Amino acid sequence: MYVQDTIVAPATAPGQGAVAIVRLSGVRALTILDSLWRPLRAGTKPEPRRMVLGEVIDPATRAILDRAIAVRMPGPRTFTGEDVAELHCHGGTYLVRRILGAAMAVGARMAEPGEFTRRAFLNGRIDLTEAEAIADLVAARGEGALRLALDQMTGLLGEKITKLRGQLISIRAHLEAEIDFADEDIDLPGRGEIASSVESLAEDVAVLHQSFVAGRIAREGARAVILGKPNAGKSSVLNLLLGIERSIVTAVPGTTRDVIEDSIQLGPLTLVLQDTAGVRESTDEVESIGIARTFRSLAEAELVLAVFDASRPLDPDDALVIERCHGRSGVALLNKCDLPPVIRPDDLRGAGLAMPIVPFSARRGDGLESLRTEIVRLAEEIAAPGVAAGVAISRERHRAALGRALQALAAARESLKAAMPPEIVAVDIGAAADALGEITGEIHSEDVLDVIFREFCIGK
Ligand SMILES: Nc1nc2c(ncn2[C@@H]2O[C@H](COP(=O)(O)OP(=O)(O)OP(=O)(O)O)[C@@H](O)[C@H]2O)c(=O)[nH]1
Ligand SMILES: [Mg+2]
Repeated sequence: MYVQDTIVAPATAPGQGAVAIVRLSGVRALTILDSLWRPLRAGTKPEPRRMVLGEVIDPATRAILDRAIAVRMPGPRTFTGEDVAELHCHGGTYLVRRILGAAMAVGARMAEPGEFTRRAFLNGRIDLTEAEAIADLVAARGEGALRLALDQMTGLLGEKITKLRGQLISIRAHLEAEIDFADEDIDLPGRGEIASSVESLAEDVAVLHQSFVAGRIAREGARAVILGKPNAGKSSVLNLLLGIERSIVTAVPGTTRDVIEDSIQLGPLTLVLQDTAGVRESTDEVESIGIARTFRSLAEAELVLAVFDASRPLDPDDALVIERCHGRSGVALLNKCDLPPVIRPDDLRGAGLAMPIVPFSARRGDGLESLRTEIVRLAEEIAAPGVAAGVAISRERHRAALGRALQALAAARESLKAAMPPEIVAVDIGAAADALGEITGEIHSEDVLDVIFREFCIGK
């Protein structure tokens, strides 16, 4: 059976390195270690959780494969909750493969992606939010992502969800008591009291639901799309922000045809910049496809960096850009301000642009600091609901489950208002509790686990 297997995998990244760690977990982990490795000082019985130097031996030929440190960690107080053994060997690609082969020859099975963490979850060592946080921690590219993953890994999100779920379960218990003891004279919380608890719980769930944008920005970065008519200087702005010549810049309008993406760090903020094809009415097939892509990026971005050419009069293409900026969060750059000005900020405002405007020169670098400051301010503004929640959700899976919980709570509120029988209300409260349980994994299916752990690498 699945959990009875002993699994093995390298815990370190593939490739050459000073040290590689081969990890075993399962009922036979320690026995398999004993047939693969022996301490240098023969006859000593290595103590648990002590690093002991010894030799790795090929169980088939008894040939020495490496000199390596072994650590024995008997369960259940291990990462996976099972017996775990680690071999810290030399970090050679062939050597590691050879040791893995030797372990498999004596009964271990190669681990699936994320299987160590999956076992940790199945054995109750961590909840699902903590498991996800481990993947996020490894993938973190900046301080924001790191902090978020750490908060989640130390159980901040899991505890919050568990607490909310506990409150829902207790409300349901009261409602069920109302059903069971309808004829008896016992003291139960009144409908008014239950309604106000549901009200305040729904509010807490809503705040957590809104923290998604903040969480996603911390985890994946804020996406900023650079928008403007052809030749406004979008690619120049991208290159200036990145500090490298990433995008092609020419005097020919319509140079950029595809979305060019790269990211920078602004303090703790990871900013994912997207340079796009200039927006204009076009009959050219390739350019039109490029412009369609621009609009797709725009739809997914949190921020818009709208670029205008200050050295030319506003035209219908600029009007198209201004129209697309409507209701969006972002900054307008009045670019090429090193040239004699033809338009000024007031002209943009007069044309209906509501964003803050920064006079800019991608050529000279004027306005760069103001732009950076403005972007950070805007990203903080967007992330504010997450800060209010104290902890942010970062995954679509969490957002969807909280959305289902909110729906169920809305239904419960309606039923309470309409003085429906307690069993009807109890069903909705139960559904909300279940939705929260899916986030931490108290309620889970194998399919959900497969999706979550598929993104892990082998050995984690
Ligand atoms: N004087 C001046 N020229 C600039 C500035 N920014 C860009 N340019 C010039 O404007 C032209 C167009 O620049 P790009 O960055 O390619 O413009 P774009 O908006 O990406 O253009 P498309 O990709 O065609 O949509 C190039 O000749 C740049 O050198 C600036 O701040 N000042
Ligand atoms: Mg361009």
